[in-house]
Amino acid sequence: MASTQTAVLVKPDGLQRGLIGEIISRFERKGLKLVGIKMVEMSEQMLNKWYAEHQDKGFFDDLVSFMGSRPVVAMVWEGIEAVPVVRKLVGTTLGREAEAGSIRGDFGMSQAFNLIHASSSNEAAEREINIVFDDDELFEYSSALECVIYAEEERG
Ligand code: FUP
Repeated sequence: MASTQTAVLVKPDGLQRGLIGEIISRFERKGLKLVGIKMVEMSEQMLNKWYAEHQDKGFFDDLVSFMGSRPVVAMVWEGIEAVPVVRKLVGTTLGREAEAGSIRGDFGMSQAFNLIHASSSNEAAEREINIVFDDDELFEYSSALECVIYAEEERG
């Protein structure tokens, strides 16, 4: 099975709450591979592209101003079915309803301040990765743990 990539942003509230290490640690423990990471202040232009699907919604302006208010930590994680795996670790949008054990379920109470973004599809992941990362900021390397994280037939 082929590995795929997904984009993650630790949002301004996640940075303020000191959750960067905790979040990275959860993805590492799961067996995902970090292939890109940077701290970035999202410009209005980047956010308009990032949240294009929400541009007609009532919360759009607040969302863009919140996301641009402070730096975020952007990451690209890789693994088999990385998009749904990361979405499950992140939990549903509203923190107070998110499943216990998920990042939003364990650390969040809010909808707008929900700590973290994760791509919702492979197409969204590709688009989002391109908004934040240049090609030379993404890394290809073999992980020493791959042979114990996946069975041989899964690695292909
Ligand atoms: P998610 O895929 O769980 O990150 O959530 P959505 O794509 O549905 O929404 C994107 C972001 O908009 C959420 F992370 C939080 C924000 N939002 C609001 O502030 N109010 C709403 O009613 C819905 C979403």
